[in-house]
Amino acid sequence: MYHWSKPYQQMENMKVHSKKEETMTNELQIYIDGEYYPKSQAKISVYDHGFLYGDGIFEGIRSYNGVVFKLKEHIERMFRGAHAIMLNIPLTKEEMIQAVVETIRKNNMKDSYIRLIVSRGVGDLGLDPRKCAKPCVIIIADTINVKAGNASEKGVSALITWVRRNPVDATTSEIKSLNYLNSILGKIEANASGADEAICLEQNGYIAEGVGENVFIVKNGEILTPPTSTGALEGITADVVIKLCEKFDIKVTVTNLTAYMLFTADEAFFTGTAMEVVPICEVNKRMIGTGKPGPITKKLMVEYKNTVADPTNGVQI
Ligand code: PXG
Repeated sequence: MYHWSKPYQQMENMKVHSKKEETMTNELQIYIDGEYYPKSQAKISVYDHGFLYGDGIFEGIRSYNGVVFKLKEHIERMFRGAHAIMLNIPLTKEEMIQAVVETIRKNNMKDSYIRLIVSRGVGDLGLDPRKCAKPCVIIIADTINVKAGNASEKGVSALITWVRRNPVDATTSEIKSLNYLNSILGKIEANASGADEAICLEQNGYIAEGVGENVFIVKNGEILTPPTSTGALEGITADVVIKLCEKFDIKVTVTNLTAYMLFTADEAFFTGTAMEVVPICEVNKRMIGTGKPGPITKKLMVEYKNTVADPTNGVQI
């Protein structure tokens, strides 16, 4: 029997439940194919290939104070993923942006976590996508879960897991597809060993990324991060951070990183929409740098907060 580790239970207990969920009459409204349904009635077919085969794509997006951060960039990435898996999204990019904004408006949210999903749609029990007449579009605007403890101040611990990133010539995680079992196996391993997060290596042993985050290291005042050829997702947060580094004349090199380079880095951090910029203070029980968030990481954390607060960096709700 598998036991969830204690930190997981603590994280579950810390979930911020939206007041809206407490009463049936005032539930979250979920967008499915152009219609809105209360959360308890927002359902899709068991014949949807997103459910049967993980055939589809998704985005995790945040809004801050009434502005959807980097919404256009998320939509662009979603359309690139759709192109790669030959999925025809039944909305234009502009219609998709409007649908996201309208869903958040309908739920009276200012700060939200948006999950946008396009699945292959309803087919038969065979995996042939030609049987799926129309992709299914789902938009959920919910609240974000508070990260366990004070991850930003103290940093997180990570485990380099035995679960290799899927090869780029297979179910590559360059595509933000509905196939996340690779990441989930990594996360289970981190949970089981009491680490906060997992880091995945690619097939040659180079660092790829976290299970839902990109990885950066700082060495001698310069920043290094793995290329997407490791299977790492083209992170929107990573891109923002790289641009911030350019602004502050911090050199960034995109290159293969070994576990040794991570263990011996001066600083390391994760980036991602949900966790933003979070220091990594321990990897496989090795302390990173001083074991406390370093100066460059701290500066980027502050600048990232300023960037998300700037309404010119997103779409107004
Ligand atoms: N790598 C992977 C594999 C991801 O899934 C990132 C990197 C960071 O990308 P962005 O664009 O967000 O900077 C992700 C992000 C969550 C969560 O709730 C996050 C992601 C997926 C699922 C859940 O933390 N993706």
